[in-house]
Amino acid sequence: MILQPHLQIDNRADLLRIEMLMDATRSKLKRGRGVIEQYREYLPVSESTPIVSLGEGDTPLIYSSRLSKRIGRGCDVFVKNEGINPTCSFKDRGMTLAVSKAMEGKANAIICASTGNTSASAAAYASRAGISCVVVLPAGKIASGKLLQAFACGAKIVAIDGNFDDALRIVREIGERDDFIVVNSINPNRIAGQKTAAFEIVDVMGDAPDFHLLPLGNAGNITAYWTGYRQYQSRQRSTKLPAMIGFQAACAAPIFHDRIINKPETIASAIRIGNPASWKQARAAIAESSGAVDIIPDEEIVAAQIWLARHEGILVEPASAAAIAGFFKCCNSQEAAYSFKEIPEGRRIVCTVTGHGLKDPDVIMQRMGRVEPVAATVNDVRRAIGL
Ligand code: AN7
Repeated sequence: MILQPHLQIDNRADLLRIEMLMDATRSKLKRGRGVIEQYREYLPVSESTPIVSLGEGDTPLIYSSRLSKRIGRGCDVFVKNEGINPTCSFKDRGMTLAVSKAMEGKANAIICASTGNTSASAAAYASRAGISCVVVLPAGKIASGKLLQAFACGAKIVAIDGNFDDALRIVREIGERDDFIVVNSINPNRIAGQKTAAFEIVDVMGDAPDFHLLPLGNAGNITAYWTGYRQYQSRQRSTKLPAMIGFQAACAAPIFHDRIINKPETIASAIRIGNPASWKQARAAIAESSGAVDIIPDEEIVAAQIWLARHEGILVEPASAAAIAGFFKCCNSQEAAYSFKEIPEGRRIVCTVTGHGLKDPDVIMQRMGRVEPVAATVNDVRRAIGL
């Protein structure tokens, strides 16, 4: 900041004003430098922690007039778009911390099981840190964009004949015995980094929302948000806590049914999980916040994905669309685990969409008809438009 030469600092008010200006400048400088720089005081880092960041976080909180209209009663609905992160999913928030702490501990390799996004994020942060990365994935069940990210960033990819739950079991065991740091959400640094999404929401809205809707897979994210909201409230950064409402795919819904699902199935491959690692924590978050868990059939997930792209221009992956489909269910269905029919006036609702739609192009590509070329003349293009 440049101080004006004529500026006289002769009283406390001036000094305070200058301090505020400098604070604002500092906080602007921190923007784009990642969640650890932004929220350092809330995270387990010290001056000597090497920060491995790709500028994650600070993602858009988008007001949706159309979703707000759906619910009515003067309520406001916001979409927290986590697809706008360096590797295009929310996983980057936790990965920056997990990899920074791994570097602090002088690790030279990380490992994870993944339905796709964790592996893409781990691979990117490992290559940024200059360490190696192994990802263990269910064969044939990873969206093509995510696999491409892990491959491009140089991860060692191991596909198994099994599902995510098998992959996590194997990774846990390797992590215990060998020289790898596990960067799944069983690593507490992942959850600590991810809670910064709740901080951002409160910082932008001025207080916590009344309801927070999100997809549930391994249930790390709901655990992280709940931790973040509670921490901010206890530090007087917010006055209330939202009800946490999580959505699982109908045939991959262990938390909803309260039992392990041995063969989970869903088009939303990111949340094809039958035995979530943070099951207990998710249950606690839902109970403590007076929230709910609900299920969404695949057709509704895909319909919500297309609705959000066509009506708001936000293209998300299927797992993320579960939060939007869940919102519709809360608004419309008699069978919803949480109904918004009697919602008090003026409530604020946030839906987190967790990953970018380009990661998983195949689902939409299958629905796309062939685009037949026409001759390169104005008349042919006019005809094609229907003019
Ligand atoms: C887009 O990448 O579990 O409930 O291995 O990729 O915190 O697990 C991904 C999960 C939601 C569920 N949306 O979050 C993995 C993985 C997207 C995801 C979830 C995932 P959690």
